[in-house]
Amino acid sequence: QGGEGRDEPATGATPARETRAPFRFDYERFRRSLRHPVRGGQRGEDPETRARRMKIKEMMKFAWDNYKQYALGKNELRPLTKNGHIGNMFGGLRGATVIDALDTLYIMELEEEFQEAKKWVEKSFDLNVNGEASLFEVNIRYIGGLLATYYLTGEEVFKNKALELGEKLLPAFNTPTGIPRGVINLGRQDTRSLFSPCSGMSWSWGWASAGSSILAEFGTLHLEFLHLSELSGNPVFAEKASNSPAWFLSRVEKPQGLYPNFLSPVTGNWVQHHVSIGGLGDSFYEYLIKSWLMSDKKDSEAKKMYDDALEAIEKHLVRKSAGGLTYIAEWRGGILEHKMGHLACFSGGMIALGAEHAGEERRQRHMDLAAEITNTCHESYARSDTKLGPEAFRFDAGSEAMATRLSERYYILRPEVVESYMYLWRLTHNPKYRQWGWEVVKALEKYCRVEAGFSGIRDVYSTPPMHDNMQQSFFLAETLKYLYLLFCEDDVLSLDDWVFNTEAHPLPVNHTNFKA
Ligand code: DMJ
Repeated sequence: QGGEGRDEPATGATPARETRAPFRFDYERFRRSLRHPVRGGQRGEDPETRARRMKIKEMMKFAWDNYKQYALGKNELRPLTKNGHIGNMFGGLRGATVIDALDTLYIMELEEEFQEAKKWVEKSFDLNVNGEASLFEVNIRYIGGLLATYYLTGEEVFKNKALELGEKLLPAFNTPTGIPRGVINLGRQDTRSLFSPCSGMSWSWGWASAGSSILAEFGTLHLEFLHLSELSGNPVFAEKASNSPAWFLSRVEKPQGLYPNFLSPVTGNWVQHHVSIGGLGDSFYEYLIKSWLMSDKKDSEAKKMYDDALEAIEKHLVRKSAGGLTYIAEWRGGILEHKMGHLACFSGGMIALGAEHAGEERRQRHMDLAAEITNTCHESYARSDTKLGPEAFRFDAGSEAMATRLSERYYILRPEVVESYMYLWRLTHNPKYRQWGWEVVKALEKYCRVEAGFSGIRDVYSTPPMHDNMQQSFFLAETLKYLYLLFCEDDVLSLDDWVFNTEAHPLPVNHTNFKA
């Protein structure tokens, strides 16, 4: 045999040189695998539905045009002072509103505006930044928005930016348990200097007890990271998001089957027994059921974790008020706090989505629960003077679905209630959900629309409202997108083909493997 010195190996041996073709994601094949055209193909709706959808499209154009005019390149628009807001969540990244708006502009067929946003990404979106970013926020808004826009359009720039940014997030997983910390420095690791001493390093939020990581943060990476691996052919993203966070939790002991919101990334132990399906916990549960759906119903571990978690929630947190409203309470070391945050209102949609695929015995019960929670969230809107809902509402001291504290009366253009309307509409076709969505449109127009965009308000129980001077990027990513989809036919971003990440960016269900 004597192969030494030969250029080519003997047949069957490992090649001396790398001869494998570079990985290429087959976009055309992916598009052919979709069961419905992304922007839908069905027609025949009534004129009123169409007119309402067009109204929402006009609101999106108004929100975008004002952002573009006064704040392009900043993260958010300040619509009263007509300038931009940068904030401190994105570690020097800019253009959060551009990235969050891209797929909504595309779906609404706002072609010119989509091109404006794309041009900004091509020419001005700079990833060479150095600053402290929220791993969670960068993932759900930037990575989610870029991935979704790539899948919708096939334009390479969005994929490339998503992959580049994804790599910058990887050092956050370098902890003893593999559970990432909440804050990461986005600077390059090889450029440590006096000016950027922490590049690539991560740490926990100062406010999180005992250096803990937050359930809703480390548990809300899986959908995006799986797609980063799918598109790059590099398994590292999927491994980081699968081996550690949520899946690690399937083996950790849970009080009464509930998941507390704070966990040490060093020891893997719970740090505090606060459980909530709203803030700090919310999208962890959402990503369990959506991981299963996105895997084309193959990820049975995620499904089991979701089923078990929901069972514990039903048993220990779901309660009915004296007035007959169903709500999901919070839990502090065994004591119930009879409060629901606006954020928790996404759960109506999530539970409906899961119910669709639940066993015979649970299906109707979960569908009823989803409808009851969505009804309660609608009540929190209906009982306010502005017909918009407060940040949190309570069921104690004679209060029913209303904020009892001054600090909980604000509304910052959040999407969770209309998100649930959209899912409930798609899954039941009960016209009340479109009616309720239209009430929100009217309230947004009346109380949140100002001369140069849309603004949150400080007190939903007071008219005329005081504005907070902030047009949140998720208003364009989520609130307007869910409202628009509520008045679309079901085949626009069909639930057969897409799962929405927690910022409403659509990611495709993995019907097959698209390696070219
Ligand atoms: C969004 O950024 C996401 O929906 C997140 O999961 C929770 N909060 C906001 C909107 O309220």
